[in-house]
Amino acid sequence: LLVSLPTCNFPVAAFPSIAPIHLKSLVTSRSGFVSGPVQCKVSSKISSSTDIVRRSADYQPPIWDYDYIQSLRSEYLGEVYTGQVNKLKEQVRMMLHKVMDPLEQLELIDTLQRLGLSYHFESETERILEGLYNNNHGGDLWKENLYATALKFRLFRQHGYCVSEEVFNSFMERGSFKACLCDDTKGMLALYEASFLSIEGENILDEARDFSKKHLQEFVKQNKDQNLSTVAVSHALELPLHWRIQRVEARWFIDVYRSKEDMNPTLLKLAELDFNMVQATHQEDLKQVSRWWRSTGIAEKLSFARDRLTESFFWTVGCTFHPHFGYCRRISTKVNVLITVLDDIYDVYGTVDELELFTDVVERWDINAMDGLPNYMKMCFLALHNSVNEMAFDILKEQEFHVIRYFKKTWADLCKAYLLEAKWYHSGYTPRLQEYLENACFSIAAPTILLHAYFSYTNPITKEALDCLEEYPNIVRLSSMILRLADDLGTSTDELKRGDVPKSIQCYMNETGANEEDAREYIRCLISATWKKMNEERVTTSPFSETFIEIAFNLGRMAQCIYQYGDGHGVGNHETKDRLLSLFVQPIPPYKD
Ligand code: LA6
Ligand code: MN
Ligand code: MN
Ligand code: MN
Ligand code: MN
Repeated sequence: LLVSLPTCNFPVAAFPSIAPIHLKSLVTSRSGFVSGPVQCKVSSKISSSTDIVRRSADYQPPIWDYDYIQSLRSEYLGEVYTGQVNKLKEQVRMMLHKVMDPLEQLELIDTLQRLGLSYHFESETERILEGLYNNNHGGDLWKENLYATALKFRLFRQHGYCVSEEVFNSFMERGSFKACLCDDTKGMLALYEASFLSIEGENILDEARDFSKKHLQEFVKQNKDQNLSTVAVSHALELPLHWRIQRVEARWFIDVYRSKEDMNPTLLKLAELDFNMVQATHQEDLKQVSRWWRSTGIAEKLSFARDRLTESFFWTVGCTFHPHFGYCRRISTKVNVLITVLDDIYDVYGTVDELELFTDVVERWDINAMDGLPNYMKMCFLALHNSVNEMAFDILKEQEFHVIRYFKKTWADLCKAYLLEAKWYHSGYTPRLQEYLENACFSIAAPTILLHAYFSYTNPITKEALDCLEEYPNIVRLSSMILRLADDLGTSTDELKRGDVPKSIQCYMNETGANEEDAREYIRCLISATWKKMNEERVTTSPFSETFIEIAFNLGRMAQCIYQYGDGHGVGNHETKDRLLSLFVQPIPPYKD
């Protein structure tokens, strides 16, 4: 058993362990199959589509159309700002060299991270942390300071330093945190954030999370006025820092930072300028990939499907925002937007007979096999085939590495997982949670997304990493698990209304008799447990670069961001709209001193 999840302290049945996933056996096995009412009547001749009754999901058109995206302009694209930014960067570098007090060093590193600036100062950050680490972790001087200890602990763990949960022992008595600590809100908040860096079996950190969460919730209840610290505490309680993506967090934190008493104008100016310049490069990526999307004509021809170019792009920015990863973002956007359409074909529009044919054509990856497909599927397959082959061609050209085999396999695995769900749905079958998840971690497409991400920025590609990727390593499975569970929390209510396979919440309710609220709580527990395993992957040796591991982490974070307020990918709710506006459209008005 490669991935087994614990019981999450939740008073319901233990979570079944996740067995190694063998798609082939899943798809061919008929066990558990009930032949029930098939909702879409299929005519025997697939090509005459007129007498097929098709469902519709009534998806809304995209929030922003092509012309709007093409009209985006930013003044921050030019050279004018490069000089300014370099000067500010130099000043911050000086600050990093000058600051000597260990706590001030850590606070500066933390502020830079939250402002979205840490990528400019990696070597300085590493130098400071290494110095502190080698110097007795900054000494014993913080035995009494919970805030400093927790901040140090979190930053060390984030950067891969080995630090034991026992640093918190001096704040505990008889196995619990000392009651007198609960008035120290700053310390509580730092302890809470630190607790999310835990791995399985760290009881002190579990205790830390329960303790700090309880007192922070109490704090918010008692301080109804929206001052800076209640806003910060509520924000953290909604989602901890470790689960948030940098870009969205930076946009939020820059506003918070501006009103802080101890705000440093140099940091603020750099953060604003850098944000706006990065936004300008993102606009160019988005415009470019939107021209490609328009040229495929898919949104027009397959009008039953979600047309989610900008949201698909948002996912990629969550995974890698760095300006120089434009190619990776454009490739990943293509992948995401195609996945979204494919998913609708399988979930809503296609008949089972058509889906069988389509799956077969994808598996063969053969344009000669397309003849039997209905036209809408021909469009979709050829667009997929062309786009994927073009990505493979880029890699062949640049690295003399032939990767179509890997691409083809991941798309075939995805379609097989979709097909199995379609069959479950049409036969009215409700799997057990374990059985559902074994397949659903493929049907959420994270393995496909991560494989393309790997190829789109890795140079040189290594045989070792490829072999590992083919076996769906833990890092990929865990990231998929978070994506799937978060998606189910955000989308399953609508999905069930429109008719879809029971999702994790419903499978769990069916299996245990739990009510929906308890089932949702259980799924949230599973997400927490999966994060602990993710944290372990960061320190396990693997053939993957830190960048790849970070992308896998970010995919999980992105899922929690997109589905934080419901279906932020499919529905286009106002939260997603606001986020897209603030990330891709509106620059931050510059600070004037
Ligand atoms: C979510 O839709 C969706 F579109 C995905 C394909 C998931 C991840 C997508 C990215 C990163 P839905 P389902 C673009 O909730 O049918 O319909 O698997 O997915 O639950
Ligand atoms: Mn580091
Ligand atoms: Mn779907
Ligand atoms: Mn689906
Ligand atoms: Mn869903």
